Amino acid sequence: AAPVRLADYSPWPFALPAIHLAVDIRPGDVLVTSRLDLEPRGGAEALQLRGVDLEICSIKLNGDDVAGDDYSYRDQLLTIHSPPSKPFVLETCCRIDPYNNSSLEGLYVSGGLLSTQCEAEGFRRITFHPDRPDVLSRWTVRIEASRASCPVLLSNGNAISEEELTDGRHAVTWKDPFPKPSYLFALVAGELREIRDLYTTASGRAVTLRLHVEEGDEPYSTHAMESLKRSMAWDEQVYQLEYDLDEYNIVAVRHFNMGAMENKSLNIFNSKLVLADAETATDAELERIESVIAHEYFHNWSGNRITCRDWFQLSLKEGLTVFRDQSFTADLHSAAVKRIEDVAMLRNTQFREDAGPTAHPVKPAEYQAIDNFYTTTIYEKGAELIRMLHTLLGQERFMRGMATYVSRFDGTAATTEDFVQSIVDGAAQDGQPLGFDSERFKRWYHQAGTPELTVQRQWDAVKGELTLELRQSTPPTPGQTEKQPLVLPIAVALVGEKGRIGEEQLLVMDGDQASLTLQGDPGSAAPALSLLRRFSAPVNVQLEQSLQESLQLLAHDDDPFSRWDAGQRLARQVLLARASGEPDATVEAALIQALRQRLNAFDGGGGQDLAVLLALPGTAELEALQNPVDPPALYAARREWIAELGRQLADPLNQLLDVCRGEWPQAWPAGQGGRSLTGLAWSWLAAAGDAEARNQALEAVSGPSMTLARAALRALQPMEVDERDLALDRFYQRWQDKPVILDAWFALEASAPRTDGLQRVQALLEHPRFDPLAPNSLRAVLGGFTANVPVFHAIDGSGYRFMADQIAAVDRRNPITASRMAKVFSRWSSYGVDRQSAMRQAIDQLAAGELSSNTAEVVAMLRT
Ligand code: HT7
Ligand code: ZN
Repeated sequence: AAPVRLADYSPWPFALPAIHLAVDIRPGDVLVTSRLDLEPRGGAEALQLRGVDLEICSIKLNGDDVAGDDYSYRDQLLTIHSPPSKPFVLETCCRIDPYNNSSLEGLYVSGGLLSTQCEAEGFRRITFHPDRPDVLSRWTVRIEASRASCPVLLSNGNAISEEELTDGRHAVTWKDPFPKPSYLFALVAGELREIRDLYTTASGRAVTLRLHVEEGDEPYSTHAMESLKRSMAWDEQVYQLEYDLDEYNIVAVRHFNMGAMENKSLNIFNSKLVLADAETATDAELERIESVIAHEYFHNWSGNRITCRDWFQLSLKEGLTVFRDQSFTADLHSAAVKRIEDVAMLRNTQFREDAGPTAHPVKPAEYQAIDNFYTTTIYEKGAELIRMLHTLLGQERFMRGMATYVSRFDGTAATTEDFVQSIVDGAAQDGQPLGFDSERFKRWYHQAGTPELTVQRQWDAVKGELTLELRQSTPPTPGQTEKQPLVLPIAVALVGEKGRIGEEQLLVMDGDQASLTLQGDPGSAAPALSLLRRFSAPVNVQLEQSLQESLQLLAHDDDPFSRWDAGQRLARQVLLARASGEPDATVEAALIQALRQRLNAFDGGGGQDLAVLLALPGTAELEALQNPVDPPALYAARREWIAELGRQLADPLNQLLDVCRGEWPQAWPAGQGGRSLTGLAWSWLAAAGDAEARNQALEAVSGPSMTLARAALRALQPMEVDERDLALDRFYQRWQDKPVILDAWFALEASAPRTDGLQRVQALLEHPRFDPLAPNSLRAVLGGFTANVPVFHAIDGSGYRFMADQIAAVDRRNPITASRMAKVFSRWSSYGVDRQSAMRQAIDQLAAGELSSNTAEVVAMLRT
């Protein structure tokens, strides 16, 4: 099919101010009657509506049947050839079959529950509609079903009437007063238990909060509910944005393609992002649940009240909302830890995407299947662009910009240009110069690839001045060979042996080159350069830094990000040298010494800072620095280094365990530092052969903390020891009836590096508790398998072939999940010759089969 192009955008030639839907749920199918109030805008044009897998029962125009000659339905398009030139009503009635819909788009069944997923283009699977985000309407929805099978009937807005019908049936009608596009429509029908709470907004309005879960899951909903209330309060305090309806519903479903969906007043969540307490979820999962609840709630303003003009603007809502949820977590917990975790994730996922065949701008110019563009570039790089605006303008001016954006575009569908313009116009209301070229800034949205920032420097000891020469360039990406310079806010400072020297400076670079002089101490040795503090721009830095300089930053920099980054730089050096077969004894000894000092200095409390500092760099980050990439060598280097750390730091690690034990029982968010450090100590000590650490870990699997249980499993899982199998078995026995928790077991089993790894993964796919229709289970087993480095990357290509077969099988049921999985092959050209050709064969094998358009698009990108 021809791609959709940003350049081809034109408004829809009709307005659709009101929609009335009647959804009749029956045992074998669902009848959807839709009444569209349509108003032609401009010249007479045929009316075209989207529709996928709809069986037409009737089509009426202003109450009269439309004759067969007056319409056509082909290629997923219903065309009414000559619609009236005055406002008219089109009523369609269609039959759909949600009971056999495994795609998890449109209306489908999950564990007996009928539920919808309409973003991005799922509504066309429910009824005929333009199904584009710039068509906003007021919706009324009547749902009718059997009370026995569907006692709960939910849709967007407020419930305005309830009817008791004959034959045990009932109906509920919902009305949403705010105009919204079809992708925000939602409907849920089934048997659910409700947990109710109340929130009073800043202006004193009462909002009923309702969480809907399966029977038995009620005790696991408190964390989600509390997270929602914290999110509502934060958006009021920080952005002055209040919730606008009388009720807010969240439904947990087991079968869901992504994390959650922000449908207006009826969020639908993957159950793993709702159901949690300290016994059943890890600290990291609790924080993630809090942030996803917040993310979907924040969409009410950044996404719902102001939506996207078209799907090219996806980052308008996603980048902004990620920025908002990141700020929320930073405010509620540790800003430093949050920034470090976000940067680690950006470097390991987004930088990797930006350097491969699926690289695309934050605002792509074209797409085949929009579902393929729910990427880390749109989300996380998009959030970095907003963060740069915030850095360039400062909090006060940025917030004035946000207020301008909301007042200009509330109730409309906007573009990323509208957003940037609002931010700069709002900021400039103080009459001060902006400080950067906003037109140049907009280039960030259109240019793919991670810029390289090369820095050279000269130290003038007499004047005490450090002069920096900076250059930027962005490597070519598919379809984009020429790159332009971007606006880069670069935060820098000097660091001496006693800490920072002078003030931090913000250099705003917007050309190919720039220079900057920083004042240090005359007559002293060259100070260390703390560059890109807080990771002020999403770039790769090329700067030669000595071991001494990295150690100085690690010890004395007052920016936690730069301190962490210095430690990561040294760890990368160690791991890459080991992977190449030539360990660097000097860097290793220095790093171990620095870590020893940190461990010795730790006396409890705030351990999360230390835990992130000790964490090793991610695989993707290391792979980006190796040519050709040798995953098993990197994996082995990491395991050996962990064992070495465990051997050399055994005493301080054992002391650390003693200090941390007191924090184990503390309720999240308290105690998480202690629990993180415990897991790290078990992992390092166990790798070094410490039987006591293995025993402690094994015991924790049966203990009251899921964080410790999972940390224990992670520590034991890479090793061929009895405790590993015992631990995995105990975990399974304990949690076999809880699918959300059992997925962690599936993932650990699938990624355990065993000699018969491939057969074991095959067995997991046939395990009675494995649900092949649940993306969570698929991601656990197949995602776990691809993380099983020695088995997935077997030199004979067996792991790649197996994965290609699995992706093809998933694609027949669920194209969205399959096309996301296909990206596992995106680094094929970076491996050595044998793996390269084996992976390429697997991609070709996939391409040779019959694929959905989603997966075909990804596979085509991989092959270019
Ligand atoms: N806006 C939501 C995106 C989403 C989605 C997209 C495609 C297919 C299924 C999906 N489920 C949810 C989630 C969010 O970013 O908030
Ligand atoms: Zn979102």
